[in-house]
Amino acid sequence: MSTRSRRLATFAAALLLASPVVAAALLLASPAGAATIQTELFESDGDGTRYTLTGAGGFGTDNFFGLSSQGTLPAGFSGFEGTDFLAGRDLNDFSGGVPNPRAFDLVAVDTSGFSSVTVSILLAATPTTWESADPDFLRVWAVDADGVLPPVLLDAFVPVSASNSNLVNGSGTALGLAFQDFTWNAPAGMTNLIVRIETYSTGGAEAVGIDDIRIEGTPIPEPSSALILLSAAAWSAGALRRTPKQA
Ligand SMILES: [Ca+2]
Ligand SMILES: [Ca+2]
Ligand SMILES: [Ca+2]
Repeated sequence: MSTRSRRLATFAAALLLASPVVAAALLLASPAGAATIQTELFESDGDGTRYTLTGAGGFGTDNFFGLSSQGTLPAGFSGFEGTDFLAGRDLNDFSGGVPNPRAFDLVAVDTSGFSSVTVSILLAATPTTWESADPDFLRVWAVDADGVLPPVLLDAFVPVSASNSNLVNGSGTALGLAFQDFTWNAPAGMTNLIVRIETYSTGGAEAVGIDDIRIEGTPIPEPSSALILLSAAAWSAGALRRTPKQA
């Protein structure tokens, strides 16, 4: 084989080695689609494991805070995920000094490996039965599990009149019996994230439904992996330049 042929063969071999490495590095560096970080479907009791309920339980079957299968709800809720969801009805009638408002805390989620993190939740409520004076509400919070950043109110669903109102959020969307999907951006820098929902109600016609909580984000390539691959690509490129001189 001539010197020129050997150089060409070495060049081709180096290209074969380098191409997958460079391709892999480019793949890691390019933006990926949104990935699911955490979900809660409420298809089984997760109180104390997957989430924490404050003020769970009930008085009779129609004053309760827990899975919908554990109490009685006004008829007509539709569009929830699976067969069960978190529900609250007439929350001020529990005995024993149970604190109000009732609260749901999803387990803290590490979102440090993701950018553009969002929180999505299916929500529903009985319509036209709420009073601003009580005050009835459902609030969605982002809470820093590390306790460094202050809690951020993502949205508040409140009655817009003193009586006979829907629960309406900051964008003017009213809750109804059909579950609707809401999405909020997680606060920047809150990488140990607790999704908290607080709700309060005073009458048997006032009930809320919560289901299918999703925390999603865009995966950030791990610096170590990306650096290793880029270093390998740089080494390969250097080998390409050096090889002809050695022949
Ligand atoms: Ca469900
Ligand atoms: Ca009320
Ligand atoms: Ca009541």
